[in-house]
Amino acid sequence: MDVIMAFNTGFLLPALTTIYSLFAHNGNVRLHVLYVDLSDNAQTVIKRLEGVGDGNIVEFIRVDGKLLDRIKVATGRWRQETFFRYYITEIMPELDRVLWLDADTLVRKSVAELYNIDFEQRSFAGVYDNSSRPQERLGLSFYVNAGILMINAEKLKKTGKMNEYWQLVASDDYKGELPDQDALNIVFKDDIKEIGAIYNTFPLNPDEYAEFLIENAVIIHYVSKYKPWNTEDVQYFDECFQKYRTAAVFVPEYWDACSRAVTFIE
Ligand SMILES: [Mn+2]
Repeated sequence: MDVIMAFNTGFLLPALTTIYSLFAHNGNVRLHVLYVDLSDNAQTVIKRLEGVGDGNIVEFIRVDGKLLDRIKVATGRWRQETFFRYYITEIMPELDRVLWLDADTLVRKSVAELYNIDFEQRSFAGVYDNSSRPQERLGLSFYVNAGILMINAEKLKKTGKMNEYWQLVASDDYKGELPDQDALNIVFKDDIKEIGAIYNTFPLNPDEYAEFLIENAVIIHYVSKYKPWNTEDVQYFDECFQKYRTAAVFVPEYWDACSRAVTFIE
């Protein structure tokens, strides 16, 4: 399985947790880390996680200046790395199928079923996400969260449709409220396959499905500004979990994986 991530040195601890959790539940993963600012020390530490699970490897790919020049839209609280998933057909043209993983995620099970999904001719597969009101903002009735994304690189190489994506991102009238994700959903309207919420479960404001999700979620995604590793957000999570007690598992579980990852690299 080819998996890609992108993050910088400042995001090392959450990224280690994601990678540790991916490797602990999966074997024969080739993880490609795309970066512009990842220290040698950070790379050394990440490499140690190859010892987790069976046959997992990590390679680092530096993203060069020309590609970065394409990111003209203001990224707000997002880093430029948020756009790196869309370079995949250019940076790694040998790949036909790729799983993108945000570095604010926790993998709980095998991702093989997700990885081998039938794209049904679509260019991407992702989980429906209504949290940014895409209907009101963009007139889109279907909209996916790009944090966990199956990429049909084989199709993208044939159609060359990523060019449309970069044209939109570079255009003056592109607002990009959610910088890379809005463009994905606009350009690839009707070309993204919907997959089950268990592959991109948000632990915020969990609803009556929380029990089901706790049992079945394959990947937890700590979306929005609330992250379990930010101490100032602890109160938010406390309030959230007072209301939906069944979801309380998601934060302790994250810290458990994080501490295992840190213990492993020491
Ligand atoms: Mn994310």
